[in-house]
Amino acid sequence: MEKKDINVLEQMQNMTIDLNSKVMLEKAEKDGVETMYKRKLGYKVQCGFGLQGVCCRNCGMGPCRISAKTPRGLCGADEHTIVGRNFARMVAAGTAAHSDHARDITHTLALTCPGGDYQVKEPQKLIEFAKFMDVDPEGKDIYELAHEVAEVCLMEFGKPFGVSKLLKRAPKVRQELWNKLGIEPRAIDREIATVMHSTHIGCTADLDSLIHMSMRCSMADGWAGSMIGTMISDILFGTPKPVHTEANLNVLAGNNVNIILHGHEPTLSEMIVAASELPEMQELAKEVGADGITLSGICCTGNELTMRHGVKIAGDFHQQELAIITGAVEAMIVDVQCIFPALPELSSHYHTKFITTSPKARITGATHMEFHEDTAMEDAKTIVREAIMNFKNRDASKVLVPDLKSEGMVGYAEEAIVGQLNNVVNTQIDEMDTLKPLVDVLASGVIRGVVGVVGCNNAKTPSNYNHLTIIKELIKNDFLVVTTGCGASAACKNGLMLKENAPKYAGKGLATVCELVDIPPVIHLGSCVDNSRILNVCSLVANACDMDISDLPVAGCAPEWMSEKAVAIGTYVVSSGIDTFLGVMPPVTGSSRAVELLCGGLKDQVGACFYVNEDPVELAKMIMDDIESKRPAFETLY
Ligand code: CUV
Ligand code: SF4
Repeated sequence: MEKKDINVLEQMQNMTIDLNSKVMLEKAEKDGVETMYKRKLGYKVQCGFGLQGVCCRNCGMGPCRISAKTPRGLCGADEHTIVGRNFARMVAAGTAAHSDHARDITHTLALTCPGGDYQVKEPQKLIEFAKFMDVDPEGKDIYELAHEVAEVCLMEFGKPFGVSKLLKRAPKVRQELWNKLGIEPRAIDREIATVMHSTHIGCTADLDSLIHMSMRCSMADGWAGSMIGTMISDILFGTPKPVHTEANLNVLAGNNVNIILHGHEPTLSEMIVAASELPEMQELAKEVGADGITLSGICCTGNELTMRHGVKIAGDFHQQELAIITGAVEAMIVDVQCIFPALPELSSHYHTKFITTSPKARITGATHMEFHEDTAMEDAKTIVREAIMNFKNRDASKVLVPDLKSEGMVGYAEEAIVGQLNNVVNTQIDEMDTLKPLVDVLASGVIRGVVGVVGCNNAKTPSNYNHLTIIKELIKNDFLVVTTGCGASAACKNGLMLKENAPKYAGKGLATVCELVDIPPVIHLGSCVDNSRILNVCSLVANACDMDISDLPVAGCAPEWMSEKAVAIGTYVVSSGIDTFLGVMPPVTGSSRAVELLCGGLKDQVGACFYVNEDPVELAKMIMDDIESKRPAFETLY
């Protein structure tokens, strides 16, 4: 290699701390294929207007960009208006993504029938949820009930009157506060539409109002869309229980047909799991010369599958291209969200079939095999067969699977977290006495607090670096970490979800608790929609202690966030009273007032706000100081 190439490779390798990824980047260079890491090198400087959020394209007179020379857009919008509108639109897009996912899951519940492709796996949970949603289960067949609940949930998307039914899970004081502030979300679609309308040229120009409607919209994600998505996924596919898994690209090793599932909705991936387990598919795999079939996941589909089936985690958001570059992947099957449009072209350099399945996410160059819930199993079988038949095209000379993987325990739903602390898995969780052990370890200070470290990878920081630095700092200091999304993948890839590793990484208090109750120091809580599980657990604990969520020694953290969904999540977490710490600055710095409000002013309204620091060690310290400052009051109250 020439000197120049070595520099390029080194520069790319410095953009990730994952050792497997570094190996794959070297292979990418050898194979002459491009990845995000290479493209990032082409972006020496990113657009300063965009970074600060002061570019407006909301009408055809624009784009307008705020600078010293042009302090207003053509319509007169100033930097506060433009930043506020852009922020609100990010929240609306994120809310739309999560909620539309939930809508599909809910439609699937409406399709359930005895002996059908989709069935009710958790009848008890359905009955409890039905009651909660004011549907009387009395004398109803379970499928009749399922269909009725599906319809009531679908109404949450477009009902003409009233606010989200799920808000009543929150502590009373919190509900009253939301009511007083006017941020109780009405129908989910309506909140999204309201933001899109109000950010159209010539509507809302007031920053406070824009942030206010962003909060209400985000609440339609956390306390409606995502919460419905999680609840119905459990009802359809089972409440996750602790299960063993493996993570990182080495899960692709061996002579198996490798099928990677990437995207988000368990309706597709669950069916692929079921199809690939069929004897006919296993036999077909043998016929083509493979030893079997290995399913693995990337992004949140990976999280959904690993926590319900122990399906292996191939990698996180930043490894989607690297997985294909191993040359060992027969098919990558995707549905929606976080899928690089780069993948079809990249796949064409290998034998990998890149298969899109959703009309919501078609990508030029992909093999499109549309998946329909009403012909789910047939569709899944066709797709799996396609993958198996591609095994013969694998070119051994192009295969390089890197050496590393880690093991871990995943799949801690609310029931498992609370139940395990009570030493009974899967107990009913709505009684105070089952919550007592959790509250006790918090109140006594053996565990200082609980931090949700969640979200994506972002090319603005070396992949996984912020996640791991922050998680390690926190557990070393006796803060329990719960995690979802690509943060969960990062933790699992690095052995932090192994119970045996608690003494190595956790402080004394946390390590003792881990040993006593048999949990890892970092708890896998699921996918991004499963952040609603965090809201749930916080509500349960707050209710048990007769407190507000903002009184609890808890915090949220998104160290490497990148998606609009993450902006919606952060905003609903703050609106729920949980301080949220970001490792990447959102595009709001062009408005001093937006920064003041988001990173301070909101505290007076909802009892929480955002904090940003791009140094992960400092961010971890900020989180711990914040929680410690809440402890004295928490201890007295309790
Ligand atoms: Ni939905 S949103 S990169 S997969 S966590 Fe992973 Fe999570 Fe962010 Fe996307
Ligand atoms: Fe410019 Fe106003 Fe149009 Fe935005 S809405 S592009 S600021 S004229």
